[in-house]
Amino acid sequence: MPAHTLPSPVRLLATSGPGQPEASPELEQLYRSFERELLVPLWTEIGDLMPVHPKSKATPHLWRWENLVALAGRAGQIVPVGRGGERRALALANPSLGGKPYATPTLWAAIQYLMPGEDAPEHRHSQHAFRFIVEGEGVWTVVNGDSIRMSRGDFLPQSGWNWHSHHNAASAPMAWIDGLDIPFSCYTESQFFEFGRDQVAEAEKAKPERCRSERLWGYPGLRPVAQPEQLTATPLLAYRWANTDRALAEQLALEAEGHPATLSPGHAAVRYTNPTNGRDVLPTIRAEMHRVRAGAQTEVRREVGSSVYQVFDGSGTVTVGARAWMVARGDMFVVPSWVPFSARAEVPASAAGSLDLFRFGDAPIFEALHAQRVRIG
Ligand code: GTQ
Ligand code: FE2
Repeated sequence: MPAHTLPSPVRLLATSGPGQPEASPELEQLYRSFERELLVPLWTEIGDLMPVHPKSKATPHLWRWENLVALAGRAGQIVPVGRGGERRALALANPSLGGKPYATPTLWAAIQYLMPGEDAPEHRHSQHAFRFIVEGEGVWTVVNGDSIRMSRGDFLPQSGWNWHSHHNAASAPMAWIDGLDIPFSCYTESQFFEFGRDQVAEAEKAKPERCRSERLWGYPGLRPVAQPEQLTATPLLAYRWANTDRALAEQLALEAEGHPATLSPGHAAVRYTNPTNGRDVLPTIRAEMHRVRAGAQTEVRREVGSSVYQVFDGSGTVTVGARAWMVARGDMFVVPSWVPFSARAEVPASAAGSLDLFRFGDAPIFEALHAQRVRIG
């Protein structure tokens, strides 16, 4: 009996092809001795280890919002939220990632749900996170004592190791989506986690229209002189829909007036940035909002790294590799690394509409490592 056996996918098989040795009893014997010594030759593996471009294990996949909300709502009736389980969150599990709760190899995407009056308990973790709200209102998230209103279209980044809890102050349930770098921190074995107080002080359950961070940092082009010059994580904790909407509308208006403003004709886009340095809001996650004018189409684009999209408004068709879906508000889908992506906005029967797509991805990781590549067309 060999001291060790390689797991079956790694069992060495004689293969034919360029650069491969002829099958023979000697080769068979050599391969069995490699296995006993836990050695794997490069020549049998090189195609998988070093492909000519990324070949993601993840597959394009779409989740319909109506199904997500319906199931989260049923969980709301049956599953309590509290210390231990921490959150009533349902993660999108990419069908090609072995049943793990990973939307892509690096990104967690989940729908979270709170019933009226419910609290999700305070904790903190090294993983970076954000919330994005496609519908509803009434939940406040408390980050380091700052109580932040969550309403449709708002983007709330929450960098690692900050205390946070959520509180539904409304009389209706509310759903939103979370994005985190949980899979990335699992692969890199770099996670830390700590429970906070079981009950957040009533004073911290205030329901201000505007949180402290946006009162301090929420004015474009203006920074509070008393605050630190450079912060790796954004000090602005709420990016409000009114600003995002206006920024996108103005890009399309400027384009119509003949000024360069958009990514390509009819395709406006903004990126959420850290006001202290103009860089991505989180060290591992990039977040953007895209608007495709009715009847327009984005360029076909592929990028190193993966993204998750949620349709914010409008309807249209998205094409991800060999898949194409008609999408509507709330639908979520995955674009794996180096898989071509494009979107086309439907021409609505009445009123000028457009397709708004919220996107988050792991590009900052690859940019930091100088491993980022983009190809258009
Ligand atoms: O709301 O704090 O979807 O810690 C996953 C982990 C949400 C949260 C998730 C989390 C949270
Ligand atoms: Fe959390």
